[in-house]
Amino acid sequence: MQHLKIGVIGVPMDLGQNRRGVDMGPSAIRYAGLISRLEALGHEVKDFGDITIERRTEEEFSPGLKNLSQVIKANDLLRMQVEAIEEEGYYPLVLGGDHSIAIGTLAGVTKERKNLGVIWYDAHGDLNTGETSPSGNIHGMPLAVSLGFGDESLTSIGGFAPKIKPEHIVIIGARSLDEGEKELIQEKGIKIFTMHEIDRIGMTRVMEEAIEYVKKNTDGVHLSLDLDGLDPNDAPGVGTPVLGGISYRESHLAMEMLAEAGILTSTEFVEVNPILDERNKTAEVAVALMGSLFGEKLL
Ligand code: 6HN
Ligand code: MN
Ligand code: MN
Ligand code: MN
Repeated sequence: MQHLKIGVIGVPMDLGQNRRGVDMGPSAIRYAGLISRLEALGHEVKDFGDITIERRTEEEFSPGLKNLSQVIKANDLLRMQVEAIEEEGYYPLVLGGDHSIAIGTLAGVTKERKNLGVIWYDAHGDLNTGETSPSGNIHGMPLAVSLGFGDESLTSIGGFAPKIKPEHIVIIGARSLDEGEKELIQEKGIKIFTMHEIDRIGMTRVMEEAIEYVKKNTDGVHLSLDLDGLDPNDAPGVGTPVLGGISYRESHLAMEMLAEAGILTSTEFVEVNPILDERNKTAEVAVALMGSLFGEKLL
């Protein structure tokens, strides 16, 4: 793999869901050795630090969309940081934080890429809107928002919508979808490899097909990796675990195949919650996977 200039940005965000602690994700990932691991691979790494996130104010409650104004503010800040990182010539590597931050990441990286491919590695579809969400948690909505569905205050972040097109995205690892999400997937013909396909055809073929798919007619590819895409035995430190997930080994294979393909232009790892974790295991898994993603090989 060629040497990259990687710009790391942390987003200590927990306002997109109910469980505390996921705001410590960026610290846990850095503590697990991310920066030195990437530098050891020959990359030039610049740590841009963390975005400032407002603390939770218990007063605010917009029905259907929890902590809406704070989520908007945080994502607009992240969007600007991601744009600045790219302008400086760095590859954005975003550390969450809950998955609502994908709204800001995608708004930033699509400023210059109007046909971005997206790989959504997740137990969930994150395709809810305020109307379909069973929880009101915005971390269950970022893929819908980026496709232009949902509250205008979210879809319009960055001044344009939609950010991405349904035919440019692929979901990998899904095993928990709400009714409205299923309808949207079917209506828009969104490409999805659920756990059924992973079991049935294996991760090798899933990744071969996914890579071919997101390469087509796109001008860059973003990886949005939610640690709950992995099985909770391998990644226990997540807020919304779902049994029967992608294994640690399959995930390494997926990252290695992405490294070989050389198609990614930005990446985010989200939902690491050290409070729910077993001795920082999930952050360590995240860093090991980022090692593979950025070119680590045994020999
Ligand atoms: N995530 N579908 C559920 C909801 O509340 O909308 C769970 C979402 C989980 C989101 O893990 O990023
Ligand atoms: Mn070198
Ligand atoms: Mn998830
Ligand atoms: Mn998610």
